[in-house]
Amino acid sequence: MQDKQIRDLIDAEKKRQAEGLELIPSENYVSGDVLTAMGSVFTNKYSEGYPGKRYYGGQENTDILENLAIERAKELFGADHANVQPHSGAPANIAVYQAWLEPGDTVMAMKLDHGGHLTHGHPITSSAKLYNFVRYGIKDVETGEIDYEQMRSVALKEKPKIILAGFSGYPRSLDYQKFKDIADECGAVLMADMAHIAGLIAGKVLPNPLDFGFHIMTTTTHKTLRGPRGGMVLSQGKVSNPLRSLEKTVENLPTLIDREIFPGFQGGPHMHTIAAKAVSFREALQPEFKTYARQILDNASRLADELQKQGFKLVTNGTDNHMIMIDMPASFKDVNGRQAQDILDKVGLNANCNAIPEDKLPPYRPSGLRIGTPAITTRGLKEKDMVLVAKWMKQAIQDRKDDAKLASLAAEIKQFALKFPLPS
Ligand code: DSN
Repeated sequence: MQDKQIRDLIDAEKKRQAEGLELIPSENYVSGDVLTAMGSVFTNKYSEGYPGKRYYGGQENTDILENLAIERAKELFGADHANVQPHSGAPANIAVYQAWLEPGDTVMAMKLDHGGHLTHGHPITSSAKLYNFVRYGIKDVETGEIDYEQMRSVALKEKPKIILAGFSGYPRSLDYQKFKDIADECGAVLMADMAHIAGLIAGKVLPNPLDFGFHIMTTTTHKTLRGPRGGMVLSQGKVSNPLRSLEKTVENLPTLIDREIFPGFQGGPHMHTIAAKAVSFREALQPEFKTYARQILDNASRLADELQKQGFKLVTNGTDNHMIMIDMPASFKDVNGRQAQDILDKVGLNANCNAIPEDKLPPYRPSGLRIGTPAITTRGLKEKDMVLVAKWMKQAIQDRKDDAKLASLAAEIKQFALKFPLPS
């Protein structure tokens, strides 16, 4: 590579990733094949439209490519329809809202500090300015159980047009059947944002919302699914090709979504990313991916146990998925989530701060520290290694004011991490 400044930065980032342990639950390490596809000549091509219906010429390879990605995605998740063009999770969610809603319509989603995502109607987002978001949340913070009675009564009163199941900060499972029953009762379309757990659904270690009658599933492709940074929308039903107006009916959802992603919301799809998505979907269809997904859960469950043994207070007291939320002030009274993130960075353990239910601290320095096991599981760490990770986390927080001790811990973690090379 001729550009030395950028080459040096790529090398430095590779070194940082290799010498540390990635605990951020939304990150992962892709395979060499995914990286190769991302860096391919497909980045040169404009392909507005869909396979067989493009605006520019020269699509003999891109059409095959996008169809392959679509077919693999459908097989992976048992969906009738897949749109693999969303540039990321936020455009995927926004496109669904725009496909189904009119300004002023109501959406029901998880409370943001209970685990809901920014794109589920945070007041600062454009979606929240267009649509009316109402909330469900956790009934008991010690178990994480959702208050389905409250959800039902708000849904019957507010009549949301979409009920959204999904989260970026919730370590427990949702009861999809209860979502389905409530949506049927109030006539809402059911949407799942499975960005965090798509790989666990693909690996068949967590249930698939589409099996419960959900109409739409959005996801990113780069978290547990271990593909390139990107998004996708899956839905049930077939694409129709009406000449004029397209009615907003459940049967028309795949067509409405396709039209909203392009030309409604995005321009040209990123074909190099679609190539990498296709590669990662094929990888996720292999039997080894099920073993990987199982190991993510086993590691998370063991890490949660070990952290509790080390005195960490976990939100909901454990995990059902790949994610663990630590209540930092309840674990170490003068350390918030942001401070914990900064301390762990110094020793090569990367985590992120996050709000916890009814957080008394502001979003930039919240109480929670969010960690997870998808990336370290890709590196090859197993349950026994979780004992060390929990011990190191405790040690780093305890020795936070002693730079010499932190440096020695960082060296120990680096030596350990280098035994587990990056896959690419
Ligand atoms: N930023 C992602 C996460 O970390 O959960 C969600 O968009």
